[in-house]
Amino acid sequence: MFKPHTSTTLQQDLESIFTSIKQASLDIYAMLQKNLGEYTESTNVTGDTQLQADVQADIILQEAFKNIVCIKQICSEEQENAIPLHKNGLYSIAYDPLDGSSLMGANLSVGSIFGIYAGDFLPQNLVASAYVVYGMVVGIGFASLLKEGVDYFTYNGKEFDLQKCLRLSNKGKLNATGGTQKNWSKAHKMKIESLFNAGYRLRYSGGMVPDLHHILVKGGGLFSYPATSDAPNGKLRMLFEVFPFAFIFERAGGKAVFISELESKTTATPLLELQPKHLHDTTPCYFGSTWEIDFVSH
Ligand code: P6P
Repeated sequence: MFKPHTSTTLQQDLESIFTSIKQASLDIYAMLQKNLGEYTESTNVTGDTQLQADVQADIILQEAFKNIVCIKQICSEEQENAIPLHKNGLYSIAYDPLDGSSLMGANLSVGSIFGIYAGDFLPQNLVASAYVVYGMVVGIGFASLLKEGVDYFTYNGKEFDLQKCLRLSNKGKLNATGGTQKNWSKAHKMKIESLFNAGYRLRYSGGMVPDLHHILVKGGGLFSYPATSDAPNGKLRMLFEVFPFAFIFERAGGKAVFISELESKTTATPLLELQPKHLHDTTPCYFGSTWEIDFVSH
């Protein structure tokens, strides 16, 4: 497995990548405030209709990364193939430039998601992840192998302030339930209902970034996007969405798993142990604090 030479190199490289993400997030936020959620005629490789904002956010991020010599290649959810940058680069960055953009028309928060892989796009190569929430302010969560917890920054009009290091408690109160409910398995439906009967609160906007950030900020809970009869491989993309947030939840002291229910036997596999076959593979996924993940894993 590829390993950067020293933690100093890794720290310096992550600082240059994180600096470019911070600046790009401000450019994307400025673009969003001008954009009214207009759709383009195009669709991305997964078949999603591309919003004008999706395309513009992707262009902003390609510009942000292209001159960083430690980056070997980038891969966007909006592009079919990876884009090579610097042949001696160490890192591959997979990103979703604007996740949840269909929510823009309702003026709900959207986000960007980044996975920074040392070597090829494989979960075991993740050395850092970041997410940006475009809400009342621009907020960025950043996690790396260099330290535990998720550093959460907000932009104050001049610079990004470190607000707090987010960590998950053992158990929470929020339940974010993805997927079309009529297409859930009986087993999944029973587990979700059991949490609600125990007093969990439904917190689900349909935007992965604000929904997962909410659980991190509140210190615990469960986000699930299960296999459903209409989407047996789930909806969320491994490289651009699932692996980066699995890394973040594990660094915050939580867990992130894939659950299979075969012949009424439930088995849970850490998401970061899955092996994608294609750049745009999706997977069912569960993210949360330890108690909730252990609960759904049986
Ligand atoms: P559903 C947004 O389109 C997205 O990719 C994620 O941000 C979000 O978690 C999920 O899809 C919502 O999907 O099927 O629950 O509307």
